[in-house]
Formats: sequence, C-alpha cells, structure tokens
Amino acid sequence: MILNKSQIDAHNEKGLAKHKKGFDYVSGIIPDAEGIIKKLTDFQVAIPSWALGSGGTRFGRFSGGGEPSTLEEKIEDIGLLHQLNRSSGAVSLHIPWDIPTDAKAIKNLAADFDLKFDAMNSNTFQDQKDQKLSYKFGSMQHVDKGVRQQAVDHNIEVIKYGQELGSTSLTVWLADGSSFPGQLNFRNAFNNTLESLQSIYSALPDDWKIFVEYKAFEPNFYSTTVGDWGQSLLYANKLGEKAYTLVDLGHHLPNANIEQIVSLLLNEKKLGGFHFNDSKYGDDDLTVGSIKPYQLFLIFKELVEGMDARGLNHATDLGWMIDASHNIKDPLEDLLQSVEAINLAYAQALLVDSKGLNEAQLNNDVAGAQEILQDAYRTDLRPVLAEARLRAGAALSPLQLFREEKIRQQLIGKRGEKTVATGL
Ligand code: RM4
Ligand code: MN
Ligand code: MN
Repeated sequence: MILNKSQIDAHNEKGLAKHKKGFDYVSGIIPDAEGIIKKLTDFQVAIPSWALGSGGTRFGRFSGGGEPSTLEEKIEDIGLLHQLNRSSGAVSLHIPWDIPTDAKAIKNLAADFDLKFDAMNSNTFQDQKDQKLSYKFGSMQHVDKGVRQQAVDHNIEVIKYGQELGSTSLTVWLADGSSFPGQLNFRNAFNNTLESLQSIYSALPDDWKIFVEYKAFEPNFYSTTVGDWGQSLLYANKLGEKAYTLVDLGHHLPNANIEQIVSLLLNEKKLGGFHFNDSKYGDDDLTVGSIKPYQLFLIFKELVEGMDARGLNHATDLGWMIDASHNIKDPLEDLLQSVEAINLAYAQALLVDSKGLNEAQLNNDVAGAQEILQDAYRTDLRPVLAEARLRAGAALSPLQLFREEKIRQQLIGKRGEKTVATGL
C-alpha cells in the first residue's frame, strides 16, 4: 500500500486554513518554533517488525484483519507509516520472527520507502521448531554450557543478518531468571550471563553497539537475571565501551522514577537506546503517551538536557524504538499515535526554559521550577508537529488520512481477514 502524493496534498489542502491559524498562534508565543521543527524533522523512531499485527495476552488474541504475513509486507506497512508522518524512517527486526532470507532485496525494498535498519533483536526466550536445546530454564544464565553456547551462537547470527542490512546495533533482552526461591544460584547466573555476553561482545563489529535491556519480571516471577538498570549497567560496564543499557519504559517496578534513571545513565555515558510504550501496571506495552504523558515529557526533558550536556546528536546518537503490542486497536493507527506522542513529548522538552530552570534550581525556587516545566508541558505544540510534517511532505493528520483513505479496508481486501503476523 502506498499513497499518491496527490492524496496527501488533497488531505493537507482541506486542513490547511485551520492548521495555519493554530500554527501562527503558537509560533508567535514560543521562542523558537523553527528550531523545534528542524529537530523534529531529523528525529526518527524505529518501528518494530513484531508490532505490525495484533498482539494478544495469554488469554487470547483478536486479529483485526489485513495483517502483514511476510517481512516484505511488514516493510510496506512501515513505509506507509513513514509516508504518513515522515517520522518513522527505520525498522527494528526481531530474529527469528523476521529473518531476511534475501537481505539484498529486503534492503532495497526498505530503501524504496526511505527506511533504514535500526537495532537487531535476538530471541533466546522461546524455543524454535528445530532448536536442539531448550531455553526453559534460561539461555545465557543456563547451568548447561551447551545451552549458553547456543544462545551466543544465535546472537552472533543475528549480528550477521544485521550487517547485511546495514544495522549497527544489537539489542539483547533475556527472559532469564527464576520463578521460585532456591531455583537459581544468583551469582552463578550472573557470571554465566556475563561470560555469554562477553563472547557476543567479542564478535561485535567495531562500529556496532550492544544494548542490554533490563526487565523487572515476566516471564520469570521471582528473579530476573537482568532485572533492573543497576544490573544492566554492571554488565555494560564490564563488557566495555560498545555496551550500553537499554531502557524499555514498561520494564520497571511500579512508580519507578524513570527520568532519574535516564539522567544518570546518560551521565555515565551508558544510555544506548530506548523502547517506548506506556503502562499502568507492568509491561503493558500500551500506546506511548496514553497513560502517563507527563512522565513521558519528564523523561524527554532529561534526555534533551543530558544529551545536550554531552554534545550528543538527538537524532542519531541513541537508538529510538517503539516496543508496543496492540491488542484491541488497529496496529497502524496505534503506531501513528505512539510516534505522535513521542514527537510531542520531545518538542515539549525542547521548549523547556533550561536557563530559567537552572537558575530556579540554584535558588532553591521549587515553585518556580515547577512553573517552568509545566509551562512547556501545557503549551499545545501539536500545530508545530503538524507544520513539521507538512514541510516534510507528510500528512497534517496522519491518522485522519489513514481513515479517509480506508487503508485498513484496502489491506484486508488485499491480504484477507485471516492473516496473522509473526511476533507477540
Ligand atoms: C520483551 C522486551 C523485548 C521485546 C520482547 C518481545 O518484554 O520488551 O524488548 O523484544 O518483549
Ligand atoms: Mn523492549
Ligand atoms: Mn517488554
């Protein structure tokens, strides 16, 4: 599915007068709308190949129809998203859910849609059909060296796929841990995992990064071997300078101060990448910004401040990915909403009066500091986002255009009601 330029233009034409009023107003009251537009245009969020179909829970899965059943179709869907918002210019692949059997053809297809390949994701949390040894009791932590080696080999294979596609990072998320007290020797599990990660690290190409993702619980419910940012940071520090921590917003215990974690990881030069989603309870993988938009803004405020303090490029120096699951929404609509929420929080963070905030902090002006943050958060920057899209040739309202053009109905017509995408 691909839209014609004329379809986008017609949609934009219809909304232009109203948009212009909103944009003129907001660009008149904020200091640097042009600067924000420039940064938004550069900022791209990778779409995970495993999130283009309906997700599910262990109780059931309700397919919405028209789901992509091949990697090619998934890339087409991401291409469509990118056409609609010009902010989703990258793909993040999960192996073996999405093996690029003909890497050259896949790379060319992605390039046709102006898409790059972001971090590659390995999978040692499920047993595959023809797999020799089981991950039931873990992968890199396993008491059996053979299982650990199998997990290492898989990750090295994932790196190879990534090299063929032009990716430069590997994300490792482990389900390793234990479900009952006494099941595991914590120190041995940690040391086995470290040793396995070291073997992968030594196979990592020079220009690659490895991201160690942590998660508090699930599927194991008593302990997790990379359970929090402290453990991830331990691994990353021991591995070396190409190793970083990856923060997935849904992987903390309730009420964790994620913005503080982000700030300190940046300070330690160890924040590598991000998985965006939102949650009420645990790893809910809901639409970004749907539950705690203020928290998302506070996280971006720390990201912007921390990256600026170190002279990092916002768009390229960290890996930005969505990691969500769509159980009841149309996956493409859900992803459009997530990208919009990310861009909005980013723009709000760029608006923060950092000089004023610094002064307020130095003067212990607590109320003043809050005013500065909330002033940025409560300024409606949606017209600035829309203006950035308009200038980039995307849609003023991507979701509306998706509906106007009846894209899901067309996809169902093409692919059928019963297709099922690989992934969660
Ligand atoms: C995990 C974690 C990983 C993702 C898998 C599918 O909870 O978030 O990043 O690859 O789910
Ligand atoms: Mn994740
Ligand atoms: Mn997760």
